[in-house]
Amino acid sequence: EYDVEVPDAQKLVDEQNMVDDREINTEKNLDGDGAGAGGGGGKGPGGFAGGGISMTYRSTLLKKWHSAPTIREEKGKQGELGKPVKIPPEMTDLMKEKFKENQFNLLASDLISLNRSLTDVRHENCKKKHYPSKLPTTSIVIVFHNEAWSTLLRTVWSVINRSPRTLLKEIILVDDASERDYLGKKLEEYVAKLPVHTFVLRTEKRSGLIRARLLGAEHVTGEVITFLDAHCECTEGWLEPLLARIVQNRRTVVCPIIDVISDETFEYITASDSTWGGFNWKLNFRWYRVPQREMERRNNDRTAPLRTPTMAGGLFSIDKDYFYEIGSYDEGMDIWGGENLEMSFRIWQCGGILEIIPCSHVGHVFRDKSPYTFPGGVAKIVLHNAARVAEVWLDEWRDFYYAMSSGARKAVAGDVSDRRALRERLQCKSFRWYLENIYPESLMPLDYYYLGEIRNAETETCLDTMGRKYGEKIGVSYCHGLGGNQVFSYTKRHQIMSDDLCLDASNAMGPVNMVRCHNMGGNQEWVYDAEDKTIRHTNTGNCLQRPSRSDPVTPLLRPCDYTKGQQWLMESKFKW
Ligand code: LR7
Ligand code: MN
Repeated sequence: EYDVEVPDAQKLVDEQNMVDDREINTEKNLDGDGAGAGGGGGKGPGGFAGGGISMTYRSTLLKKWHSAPTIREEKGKQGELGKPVKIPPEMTDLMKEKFKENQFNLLASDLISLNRSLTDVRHENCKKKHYPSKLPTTSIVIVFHNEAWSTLLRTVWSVINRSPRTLLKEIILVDDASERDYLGKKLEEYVAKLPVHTFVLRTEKRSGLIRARLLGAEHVTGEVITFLDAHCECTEGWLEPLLARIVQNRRTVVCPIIDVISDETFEYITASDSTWGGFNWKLNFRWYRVPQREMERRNNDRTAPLRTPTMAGGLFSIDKDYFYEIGSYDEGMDIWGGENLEMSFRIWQCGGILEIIPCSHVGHVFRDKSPYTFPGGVAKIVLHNAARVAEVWLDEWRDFYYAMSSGARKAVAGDVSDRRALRERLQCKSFRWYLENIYPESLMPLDYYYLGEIRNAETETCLDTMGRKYGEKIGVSYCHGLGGNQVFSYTKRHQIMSDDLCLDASNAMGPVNMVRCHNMGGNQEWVYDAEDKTIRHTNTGNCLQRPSRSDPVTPLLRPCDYTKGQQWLMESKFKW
């Protein structure tokens, strides 16, 4: 059974990131009171309600800002200035009950004004920037399925309140076959009275966010399309820097920094500005720390646009004509997932640029689980979408994706000939080009000698991550030939890696642990000798050896003696 779940390890990555970010952010934080660098940040990985798929989430740095509020504070209301809502103890039961409806604290959201004030979270230097007086107009497209009233309308009001009216062409709400009464006529009547032209489109049947966005885009009359999720809050000055960047180069697709609105308290928490988008072997979108080289390319200016390998997917602006030129979306994708990576690869490989604009901040309610149904099953849908990404854009690196599970291998991508034709027509570059030029830090290694299982010649057991976490020992187990925990890549950088984990030893006699790959050699450098079949640890000079009989699941690191127990075979194929 394929399980698309992300290991808890991600949480550690993010905690790791947070520690680093905290250091960096102290300098930025001086304009606040320096307090609040605590706590867990983004939502940890959880499962979808019915399926064990994890939601994407981001690491954050908690900060308290004391800059001026944007829009007037409503005294006596909860959550003003982005503060957390406090639910009285006697309402806990009701709160828990309502949480299930949307997988966030609906009671808290309902207690907050639709116009709530937020603090101006921008970097000081952002506030001083001047943007061209002539910027393109934009239409905001917000798709939703069974969204809560208060989050949806707070999104809309935050757009209205914090965007220059001259730049806002219209707000297009696309109802993707919601089943809630208040999203029917009541919503239409409400938005008709808004001070900005706003209307509701409806998909006839549940079509998923990708096709719903395509429907919304068809009705855009502005020059730029800006997509938002239905549970966002735009902050002061969010729009101008996005549009200004598109003016400079219409092939630039721009995302704001996505801040966190807590799903529990609706507190507005600014996210790190040193995080960008990546992905793992399972083709899950993930946030990672921006590497030094990109910081340097930006002359260490933290307000400068950040070139990101991928985007989260929900919040971005794109020139309307360019949106169609570059192939809009893959209509063959259903409900949720994959479209963000598909678009990211497509933009980069086909001559565009994808950026995070750090002077633009928009909050988003990050949830642990998806509240809605995935008709046909979560895994089926998500794997279908991901397979389409792999088939069209990844070239040989799609093996990394397929190696991760038989579920992925069995998934039906459907007809992708149109999308391949698009790639051909646009004369897009290869995935190798993308890895080389845009994302050399990728977990999918640019150059590698091997991808597959690693089998001990004596015991006939295979290296196995055992689904363990960061920092834990590598194991061996019966070779099942199904990939997943038994798939490793021996890379040209001399790593032995499984997704984001690398074999790592800091002592000559072991243990051999799985540690987050750092791409810097050191304790993670191994050399496989195809002749004598040893895996030698460069730093210690010792060899990987089969487990002892007393602990038959833990391989050892021992002086090389060239016995059979130190021979490892890198030759198997998965049972595709
Ligand atoms: O069938 C559906 N029809 C819809 O209209 C399913 C969803 N939707 C709507 C939904 O109501 C919401 O407004 O689509 C929007 C996105 O769905 P979410 O909020 O459940 O998704 P998410 O925030 O967990 O997912 C992120 O990844 C998705 C992959 O398909 C989309 O790209 C989302 O837009 C994206 N969200 C963001 O980028 C915000 C930051 C999250 C991160 C990381
Ligand atoms: Mn969302």
